[in-house]
Amino acid sequence: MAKQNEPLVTHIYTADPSAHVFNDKIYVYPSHDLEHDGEDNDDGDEYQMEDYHVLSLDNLDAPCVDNGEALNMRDVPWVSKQMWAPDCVEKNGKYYLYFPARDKDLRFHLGVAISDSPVGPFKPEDDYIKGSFSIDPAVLIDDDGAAYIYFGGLWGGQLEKWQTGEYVDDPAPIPADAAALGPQVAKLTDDMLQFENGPRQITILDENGEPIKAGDEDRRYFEGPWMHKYNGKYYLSYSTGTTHYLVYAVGDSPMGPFTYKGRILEPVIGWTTHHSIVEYKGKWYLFYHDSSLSGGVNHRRCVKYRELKYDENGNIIPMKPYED
Ligand code: FUB
Repeated sequence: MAKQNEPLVTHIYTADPSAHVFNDKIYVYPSHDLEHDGEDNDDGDEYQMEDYHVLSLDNLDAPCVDNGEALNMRDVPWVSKQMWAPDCVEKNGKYYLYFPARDKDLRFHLGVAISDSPVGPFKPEDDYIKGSFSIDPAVLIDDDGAAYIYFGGLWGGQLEKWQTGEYVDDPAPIPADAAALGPQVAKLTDDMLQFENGPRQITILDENGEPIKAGDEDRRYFEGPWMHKYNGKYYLSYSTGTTHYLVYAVGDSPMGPFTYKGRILEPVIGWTTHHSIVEYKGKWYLFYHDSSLSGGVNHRRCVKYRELKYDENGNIIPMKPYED
């Protein structure tokens, strides 16, 4: 049985969980961390993932099942390495797996692969999504059927390099008192395979309606966006990277702007923190990862979950990862 705050699986290392409910079952789309002794650096070279495995749970009292390899980078013509955090959505009975990876020029882009089953195998498109860049795709299908893809990550995720809309290898640092970079959003085409418009940058505002500053590392966007709706509002949640918080901002439109609201989870064991939020049978759950399974090795992580609660005003009640 899958216990809260314990690794969902221990036979492989998993991270960056995107959780969804399809046909009353929970499906988790994680990164598959590999075992190696490579050194950490600010480019994230230690995250050398090559494939995806989909995890599933018939319910939260059931064991977590590893459904085997769903997609391998050898089958994706444009990819050279590093298949990072994926997401998956269902539309008209087909499942669309979105994933970031480096192309042959070592630039990150987003790819998409399709299956008739939520656990794959997924057949990739030959090329990456035109106009896509950086990492960490997360897709929301809104109540009117429109699909939005959110993405972007600083440092190794290369978001800084695309500020002009073109790739710049060595961009000037962003001053601490300038507006922080936000995640990107694009509306997807009806067939889910391309950007219909965008991408455009999302603005995250502080309590005074001013953009969060680049130097405000406790609150500014770093990577790992997730979008969910609660009581008609759009909740954009993300990792603050260097300060290791999961935080959120709320808005009235899927394209933003969003106003910063607070923390969701305090830092976990390991450098990265990455999550998703999903409703299942009337309760809400946070899926997240830490490096506890490997005794703290940053690139050998494990996916966990815990219940998430809101107060009467729709604020998420902040959590500490090692307290119930
Ligand atoms: O797993 C590789 C990268 O680490 C992800 O893309 C980031 O969100 C961070 O979790």
